[in-house]
Amino acid sequence: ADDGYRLWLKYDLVADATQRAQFRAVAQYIAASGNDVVLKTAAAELQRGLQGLLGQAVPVVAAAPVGTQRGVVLTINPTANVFGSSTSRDAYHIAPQGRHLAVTGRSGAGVLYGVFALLRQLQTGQAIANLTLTSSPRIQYRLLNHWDNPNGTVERGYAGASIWKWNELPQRLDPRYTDYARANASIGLNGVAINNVNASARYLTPEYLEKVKALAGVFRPYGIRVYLSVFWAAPKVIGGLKTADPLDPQVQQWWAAKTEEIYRVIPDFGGFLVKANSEGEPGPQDYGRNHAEGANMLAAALGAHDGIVMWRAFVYKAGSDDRFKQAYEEFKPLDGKFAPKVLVQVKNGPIDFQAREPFHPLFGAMPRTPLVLEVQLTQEYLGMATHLVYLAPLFKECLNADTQTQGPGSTVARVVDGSLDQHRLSGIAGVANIGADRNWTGHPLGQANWYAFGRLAWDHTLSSAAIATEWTKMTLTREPRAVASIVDLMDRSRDIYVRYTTPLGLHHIMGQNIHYGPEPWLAQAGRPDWTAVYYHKADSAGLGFNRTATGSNALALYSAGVQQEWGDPQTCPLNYLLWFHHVGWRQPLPTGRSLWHELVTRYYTGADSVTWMQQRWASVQPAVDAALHADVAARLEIQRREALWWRDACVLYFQTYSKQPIPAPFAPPT
Ligand code: GCW
Repeated sequence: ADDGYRLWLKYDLVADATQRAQFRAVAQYIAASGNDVVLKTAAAELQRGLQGLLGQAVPVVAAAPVGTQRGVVLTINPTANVFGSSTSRDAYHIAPQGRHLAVTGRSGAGVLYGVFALLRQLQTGQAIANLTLTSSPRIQYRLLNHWDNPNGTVERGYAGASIWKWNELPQRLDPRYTDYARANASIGLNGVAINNVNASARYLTPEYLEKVKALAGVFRPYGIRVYLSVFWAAPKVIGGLKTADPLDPQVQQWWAAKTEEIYRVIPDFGGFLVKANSEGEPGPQDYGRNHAEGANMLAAALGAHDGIVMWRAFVYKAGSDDRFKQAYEEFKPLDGKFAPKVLVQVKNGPIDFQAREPFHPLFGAMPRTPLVLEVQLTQEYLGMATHLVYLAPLFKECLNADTQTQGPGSTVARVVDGSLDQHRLSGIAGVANIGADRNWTGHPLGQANWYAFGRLAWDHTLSSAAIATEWTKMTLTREPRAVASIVDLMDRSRDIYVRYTTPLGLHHIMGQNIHYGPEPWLAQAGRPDWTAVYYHKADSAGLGFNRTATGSNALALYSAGVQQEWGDPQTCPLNYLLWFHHVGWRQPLPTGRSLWHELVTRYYTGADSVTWMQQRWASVQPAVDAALHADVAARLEIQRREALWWRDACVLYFQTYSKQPIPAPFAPPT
């Protein structure tokens, strides 16, 4: 039975004998010379992959032997003229070279990425003999963010405890750390922030730095650097200072000395990730300073070291009429004030990882600051580890959104990859969905979200279906009809989830404490920093949050073109309608139905679609590992029941305002 541990890195014998023979002919040995540690990893991984896939020994040699044997030659060549226009160190080029197949990288990491691309070809059953492939990442810093705590819990983690075993480090290195690094490198990720942004100061103590060093040592051969989330008040908590004011010379000295200490222990340390003055975390505002003053102080502490600061823009507090606007209000005025090593990290949407959000208005609004896109792989608001929701369509929707800030084509993707404003630095971060569960992600298909994030971080132009196809073939089955069914199921799953939970632009109506299940009736939030009357704003007249000029006017944060389209309920896409408009219950929508009728239709058809998902999944049973199939089928049954829970809770609750019957054909029999 497949326990899911190997993820998509399955190197099982190629079943088709003809294909196997073809592969064998071109891969009789691997040639790799030199001492680059990442190149060595690449050779070892290729050997492991080929031996598994081809079922024969494939030696690693220093140089291609004379004769007629064909092999794969791995080379680092920073100055080769084969990488296209990209200047990335991670670029690779694969091409036939004489009787060999050459994998050339601008660095060891480039070779490693090329090797994984080659293995992917084999795993998905494509020919390699005449393979020619040039690739380089569009985004430079491609990170997972772990919200893992020192006590082994994971904030918003649904796949068990943290994979980091702090009590065993640095002496014992769980073999899982290596498999984790392999998985990340295979999809092109090159950094990990290993601890929660609600950070403990403990990670900065000498005791913990030794542990972090041990992890960095495991990741280094895979081209992955370690980053730390820092607790702003660390100078007070572990440094014995009276203040954490970024303009205080003692505080500055403390961070500079701490940073030096970190680089002595971890010479390739990646840098800092900071959540400050958000949800109760301390920050520079506690001392009357702004985010730029805080971030720049850390950038100064990094000095000449090759590290960066990722400063999060996820900020809001009590007292605002609309949380939607707060990050923009605090950060937009600081554009141009950040030091060159600082990137501002912005969630895809303005509220908080909802099932569907309009793109964050900061994208396009801070042209002088590199912005990191932060997405969430862990499904905090998307059914955790029981609902099947493939997230690439959500990521793509944000990346493809046109901010129009510099005319048409100013997409979020171009803001983030730096091409719109010619930034030197660019970054993307995914909040990990990984835990100590044997299969890493709880839901077996949650693995696809980790995979898709990495692939899009490398190349945001890939389609979500293409990524799902790759992943399915590598992970579940290569039977063509089953692949097509699974990909179709995956690609529709996010829209289905939106329909039975938050259709038409509803948002933040989930259970307040655990963020699971419906709770639209929560009129008074238990948290002062959550808008007191809940976000759907239902009343006898209608439904939805008026964010136009007659309401909170959050719409004004977008460029004129976006405002024009979204500001008119007639032209606003239905998917965003209730994000921006309070719409009358009887108001006709472009679908020909009234708001009420459309709302009910979406909840019912959305919930029905889960039955369709179950049928689809049942149809692929013969092509998929039995244990894995049963696991997903059982989770789909939970999903079906909970879709009904969402549907009934929301429809019946909103009906107390609309005071209209449930229309045919959805009305329950009387
Ligand atoms: O989504 C919210 C979560 C918090 C999280 C916060 C953040 C790490 O509910 O658990 O804290 O966002 O992104 O900072």
